[in-house]
Amino acid sequence: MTLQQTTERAAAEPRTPGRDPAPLLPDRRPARVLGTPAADAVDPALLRELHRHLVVGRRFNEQATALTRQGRLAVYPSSRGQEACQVAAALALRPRDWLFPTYRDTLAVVARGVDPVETLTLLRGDWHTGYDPVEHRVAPLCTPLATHLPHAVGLAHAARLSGDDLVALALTGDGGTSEGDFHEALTFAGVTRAPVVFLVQNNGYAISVPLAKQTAAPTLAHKGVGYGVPGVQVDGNDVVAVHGVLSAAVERARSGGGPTLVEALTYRLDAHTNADDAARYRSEDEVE
Ligand SMILES: Cc1ncc(C[n+]2csc(CCOP(=O)(O)OP(=O)(O)O)c2C)c(N)n1
Ligand SMILES: [Mg+2]
Repeated sequence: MTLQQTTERAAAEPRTPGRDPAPLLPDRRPARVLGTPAADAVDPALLRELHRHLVVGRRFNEQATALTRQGRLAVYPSSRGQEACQVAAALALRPRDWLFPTYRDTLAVVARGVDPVETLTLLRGDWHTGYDPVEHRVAPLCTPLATHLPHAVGLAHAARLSGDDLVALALTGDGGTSEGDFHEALTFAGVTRAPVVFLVQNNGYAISVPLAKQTAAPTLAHKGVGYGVPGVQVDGNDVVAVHGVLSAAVERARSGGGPTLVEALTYRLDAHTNADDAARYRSEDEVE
């Protein structure tokens, strides 16, 4: 067979499922609730709950950063500015669901109900993760980028095979989406339609690398289409919108609708960690 014949045959017999990509693409604008008419319909009890966790979260970030200055904590990757994503992620889950956090997601773990002291054990330099992952259904805070994403997919897939309706919510950063493990996790999740939700907190930076040097993708939510996974963009500083988008994605996964990739647009107000000097790669004007 000539090369031309091979090409013609391949074109005549597409090997891909040929799914319509349009429903998988994110909307042109990130989802928002606060400041829109939709905000009037939000349950006041939910608003109070979200606000309570936001206030505790901001305080937690300040206190943990202070502990590093006192030499009582080895390292702290502050999530100041990203509290809405963290709180919404924890509150979108039911008790039986699983959370897969990164090193920056201590607030999500605290909002899930883990003792704050236990949450900081690993960052204090201890050799174990501090809390019991099985008791809390929270995987260890994961420092290697994206290695926890295939774990989340595997757990979710296994649960579904055994008739359990739990959902896994896996958190990652913008930089994490460049990792091979992100690719493998999304591939496996898409093919198996595992009940897993990926939340990418796009805070603009992977340490000193800005998003523009990280990817040429139109948005990180667009990455989902290549895996057959719908992508959704949300204002990551709008706690009600993030909570709404994640809750819908979690319940869709629970009812057999498959995985979702959510990109939350947010900003890391503090340095990468207490060991980083962010002034070396971004201006005060930008932070302001
Ligand atoms: C596999 C791997 N490679 C490199 C690192 C070093 N590293 C730690 S954090 C980080 C940047 C991650 O950026 P992002 O995913 O955007 O998360 P953020 O820190 O902004 O929350 C890098 C490269 C690592 N932890 N793991
Ligand atoms: Mg980042």
